Amino acid sequence: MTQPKRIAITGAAGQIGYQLCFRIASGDLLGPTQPVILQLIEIPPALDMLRGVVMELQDAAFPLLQDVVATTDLDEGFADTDYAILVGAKPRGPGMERADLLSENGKIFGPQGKALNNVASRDVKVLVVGNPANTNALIAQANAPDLPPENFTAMTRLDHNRALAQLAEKTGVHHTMIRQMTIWGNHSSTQYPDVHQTLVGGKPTLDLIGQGWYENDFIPTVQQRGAAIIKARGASSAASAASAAIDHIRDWALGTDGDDWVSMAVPADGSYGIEPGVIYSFPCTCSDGQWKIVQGLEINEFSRARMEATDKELREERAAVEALL
Ligand code: NAX
Repeated sequence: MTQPKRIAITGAAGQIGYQLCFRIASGDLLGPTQPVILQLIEIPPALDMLRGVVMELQDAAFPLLQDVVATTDLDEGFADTDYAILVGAKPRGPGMERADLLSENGKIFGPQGKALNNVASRDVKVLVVGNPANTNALIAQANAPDLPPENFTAMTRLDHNRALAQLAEKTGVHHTMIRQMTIWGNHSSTQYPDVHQTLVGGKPTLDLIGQGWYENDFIPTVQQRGAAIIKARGASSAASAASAAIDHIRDWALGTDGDDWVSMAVPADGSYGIEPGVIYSFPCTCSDGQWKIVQGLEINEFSRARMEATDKELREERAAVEALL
């Protein structure tokens, strides 16, 4: 039998975690022939709820699910794990400043990085979903000096998918016919959804949507889609966020499609003038379990200003958590 892959999820009893568990156990992450073991991590107040999730996983009788671990202990939860999806994070409380939020989350992602460093598979692929995702990923990476730094990533795939959805709706072309979309920078309202290389049904996007709609409707709608969902649903995006996390890891593990690319927040390496030191979303292709930043794209002045603004925000976030790095 194929060796099972171990997938750790933090915040597994939360709304995104709950979705992830069932999608992964049913084979959506690594395909219909790959057995999986779920290693679910929560904090003590949510442990009863997590037990309920485990009971439901048992009752779903998924053929691929070999075992489920439910724990509050990081060393147990991350033991030998091949993938770690870090979802649990501290939400912003009333009156909490961004700097307080960053340092509170630092206290979560520092120890998680250390535990991954000590007990996870040496090839563990880490995806941080919990916000502020890019900087939380940076903190986890800094605390895991023995693991490859490139194995720490953060999620901008939901923003990428949201951008595809907006373009599909505007142009009347199905989203599977849209290629080469890019989200640059931070998973925050400074992110820059760039369509300059994007093809809709093989045609340049700006010719179809026009500069006015791009600037005044599309960019703000993608940037603020999370808030619009909270307003409509009374709760933040959950199923779409879990789905994007699955897209991110599946493509990283199994490869991206042909000449298309995806958006992944990965350690900056100087590409496109974004200096090392932050986890920044780039257009990436993946093969053989490795991501690569797409090189050589032309960047105009409009794009450059927006790429720099989101980089500036990431460097301010970094400065606020410097002590934890
Ligand atoms: P929930 O509040 O439903 O669930 C979070 C869960 O994490 C809770 O069960 C909590 O007990 C657990 N938790 C908290 N601290 C923990 C720790 N130290 N170790 C383990 N578990 C811990 O939130 P949910 O809607 O699932 O969202 C989770 C995170 O995803 C939030 O930070 C949210 O902002 C972020 N998001 C990120 C997105 C992205 O695109 N990167 C989009 C969706 C989402 O908003």
